Amino acid sequence: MGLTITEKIIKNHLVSGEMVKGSEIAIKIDRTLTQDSTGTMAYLQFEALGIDKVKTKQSVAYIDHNILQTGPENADDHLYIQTVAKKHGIYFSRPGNGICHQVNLERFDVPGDTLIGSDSHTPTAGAMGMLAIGAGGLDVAVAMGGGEYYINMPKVVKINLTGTFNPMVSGKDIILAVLKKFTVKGGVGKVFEYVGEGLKGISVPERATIANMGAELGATTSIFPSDERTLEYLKAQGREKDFIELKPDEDAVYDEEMDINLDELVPLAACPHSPDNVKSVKELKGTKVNQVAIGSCTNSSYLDMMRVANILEGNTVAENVSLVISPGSKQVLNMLAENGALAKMIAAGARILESACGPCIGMGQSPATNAISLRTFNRNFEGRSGTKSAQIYIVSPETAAVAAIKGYIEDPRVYEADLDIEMPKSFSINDNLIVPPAENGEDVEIVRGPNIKPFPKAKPLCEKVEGKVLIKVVDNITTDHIMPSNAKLLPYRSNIPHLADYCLTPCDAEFPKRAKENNGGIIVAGSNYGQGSSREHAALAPLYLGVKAVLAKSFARIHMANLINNGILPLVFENEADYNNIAENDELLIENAIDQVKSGVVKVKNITKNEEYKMLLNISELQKEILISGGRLNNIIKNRL
Ligand code: MIC
Ligand code: SF4
Repeated sequence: MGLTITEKIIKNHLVSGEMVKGSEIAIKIDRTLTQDSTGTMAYLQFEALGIDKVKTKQSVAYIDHNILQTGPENADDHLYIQTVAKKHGIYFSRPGNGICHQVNLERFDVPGDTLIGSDSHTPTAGAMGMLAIGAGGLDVAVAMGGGEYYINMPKVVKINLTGTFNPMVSGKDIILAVLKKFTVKGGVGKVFEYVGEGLKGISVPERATIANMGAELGATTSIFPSDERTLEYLKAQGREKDFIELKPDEDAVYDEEMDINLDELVPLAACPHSPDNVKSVKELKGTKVNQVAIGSCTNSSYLDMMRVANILEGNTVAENVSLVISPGSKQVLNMLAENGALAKMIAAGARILESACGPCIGMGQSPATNAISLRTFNRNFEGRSGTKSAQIYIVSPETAAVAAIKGYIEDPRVYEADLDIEMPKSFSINDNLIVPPAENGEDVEIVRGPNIKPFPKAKPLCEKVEGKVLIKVVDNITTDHIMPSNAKLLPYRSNIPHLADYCLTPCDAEFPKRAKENNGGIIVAGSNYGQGSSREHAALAPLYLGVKAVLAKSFARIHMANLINNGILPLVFENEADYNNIAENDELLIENAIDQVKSGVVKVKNITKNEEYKMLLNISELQKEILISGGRLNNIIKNRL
């Protein structure tokens, strides 16, 4: 039986386990990336492992999220990351060099290799034919130390592309079509593999938009073949030597399939407040817009920016619109400056931002109260922009740029602009903002600012786990709910005691107080709990507040791994109807917890209601051991002794 691209890479990297769908496998990780908002914690954890030098082929630390320096905290953390990277063999991408996923694509991604990153959009590298997976900081720390990475052997979904794009239709519209069909939880346990004739017309940066937003499906990752377009891109980046051809076998077997005919694809938009709430742009025509934001790791490539510049050329941004543009990398921004495209944007009235995440993570540019904001980003969760009442629509750069000029949503296909942009034969290459690690790390002193506080560590599992239901939440709770992130909170990513006071506050402002008053307790949740980012802080803050277990209908992949790594029990209702019977403040009790965890079935007594719920713990033997030891770090240390 033939293999898919996914299976070929896994086969080449398999350390343990069998390639049986759904069962746990361990894979060797070639490369890692971190960014600054998760990186500080990841490097503190790496230091706790006591390893001198990273054991990967290459690890890169980026500064791209925490770039507003409204106090010393962010700059202090940057300095910590810079020095810890230099000491331990990690390349350091300085602030100003760009968004991690865009820069990694340009300068570091290699077809056929594996990558994990402490950011949920690490799968962007799937555009290069890599198996690239988002993970919690501790998993990345362990991979840097040479440890394997554990996933469940994924199912593989074939997305078959035929035809060619019509003008003003692009990669974003493909992934929005996939999201419309599969929804934000439809990708769990799956890899989305893009194949077909249609790929010939889709360049690597356009593929990156699609692979990037596969994260919103809850997927393990997304991947493209490494083909003539990959070679073209690598050549233009001066990295031809990194090319290998990679495609599925003719007789590869897929678990599910979806066909997309690009000839028929139309501009799409994800409406508030979920990336799968997809409608055609035509249906939204006439909606007045207050802000347009173009950039993020999803749509900030040279090609995206050139299209935007050409649409804006000779026009003025509508009076009712604030247009902000953040090119994805120094390379992109430099090229726009050199060829005059930047001048077109500035002349039209765009506000040019630093090459970084910026408004995508609420680092500035929060829209006005009740504003409508069109963004080329990937997530439109309520409140993520920093303005709870804002309505965020996720669209392509073409749709965004046309709306910026018109002042309202318009089908971009009615607009004429020269979009016939050639991929450059060679990009402007200058890696002067990438600092290589020291030859001899021993001499490097690590600088630690006063904002870096010790991170909470879980305790070994007790026989009796008991506590009150501290909060009961609905389906699709995001990590933005669990551990909100914005310009005010992001500077405290290395200070869990401070962050904990905001844990789950978008759902209930009293949660942290209640958790503290009760010495911790238990969270009850609906399905897809913890969707969205990879931030481990969504497990660390509850751990700090004494949360011992989360009872949910289902979990998002990365968040579940983060809970296990931090010794919090992620229990799944066998009978979803039991969710309805539990109320806030009910007293819950798990007896013989260690044996029950080992068995994979955990009975939870509701003392208040005199009921019992059967909860499932469908996890590997290693994960059970991790829970019993009180988290992954404790488990590693225990096994070394
Ligand atoms: C995001 O897009 O939500 C982030 C900010 O990039 C996160 C990482 C973080 O919370 O630091 C992610 O996607 O993992
Ligand atoms: Fe940065 Fe936004 Fe991409 Fe997250 S989704 S890495 S915040 S640009």
